[in-house]
Amino acid sequence: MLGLAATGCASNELTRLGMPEPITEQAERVLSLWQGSWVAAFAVGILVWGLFIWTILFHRKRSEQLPPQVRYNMPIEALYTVLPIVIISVLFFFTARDQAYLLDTEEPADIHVEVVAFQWAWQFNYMDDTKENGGEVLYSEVGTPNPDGTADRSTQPTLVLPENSVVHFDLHSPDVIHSFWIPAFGFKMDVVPGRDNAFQVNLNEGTADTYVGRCAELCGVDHTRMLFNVEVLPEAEFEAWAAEQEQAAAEDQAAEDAAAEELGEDTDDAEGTGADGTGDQGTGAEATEENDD
Ligand SMILES: [Cu+2]
Repeated sequence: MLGLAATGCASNELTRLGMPEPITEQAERVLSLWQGSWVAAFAVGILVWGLFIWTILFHRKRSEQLPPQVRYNMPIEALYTVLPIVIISVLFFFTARDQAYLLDTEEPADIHVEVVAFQWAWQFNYMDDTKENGGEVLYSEVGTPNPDGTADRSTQPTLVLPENSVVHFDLHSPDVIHSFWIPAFGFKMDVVPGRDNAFQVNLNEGTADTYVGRCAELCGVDHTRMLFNVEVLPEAEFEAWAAEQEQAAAEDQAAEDAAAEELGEDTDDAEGTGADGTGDQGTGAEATEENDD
């Protein structure tokens, strides 16, 4: 009762049993698997507690005589074996069914994001329509690790997504194993070097809001810095944001090309300027240096 009163929780917070509010169709599935597992656990628990209480209340020691024993009683022994197998089979069925659903990437996606997890931040590359890896990067959102390791949301990278859409994630890591976790997705997947892990989500309508994202695999000394923001925007707002990003990326590219052309004319300059790695590469280099330290 105290728990109920203290949380003062709205609507379904209690029935979610600690899971965050789901924002994707997949997260809803995870939530119902979670709830179903608890129903099964409670059913077993209530039966076992009930037997305990019944035994304690009604079968107290009354005399020195041994009560009737049920060891080697075949029907009861068979029940002890069959019942757990039935329970496990039912749990296994739903788990296998939902796992297949969660890992399904067949549906054509609206947005393709390549997630690069590195020690100790994130890079989100928005890819063109090609589903396979190797599609062209349209624009990127690059994070820099917080210098003092504190959780300062303003310096963390932001993954921007449109609501009411199918989003495909390709997960890559250049260094060690990380884990891409957005709690509101009810799901996380390891980011493994040399492996193409992928999953996709169907973001629900009316989910425009900000959420948190984390690395869920202890990946090194500054693992705690690997936080990111997730911003789900209404579709129109996302389109505007995406167009802006693409424009900015095109301008950057044009400026880079112009600089390269200038350098091409004067080889002496080329060496001088090439040394200070700027932009994305700069960040990557920093991360590697820290790693070496
Ligand atoms: Cu990590």
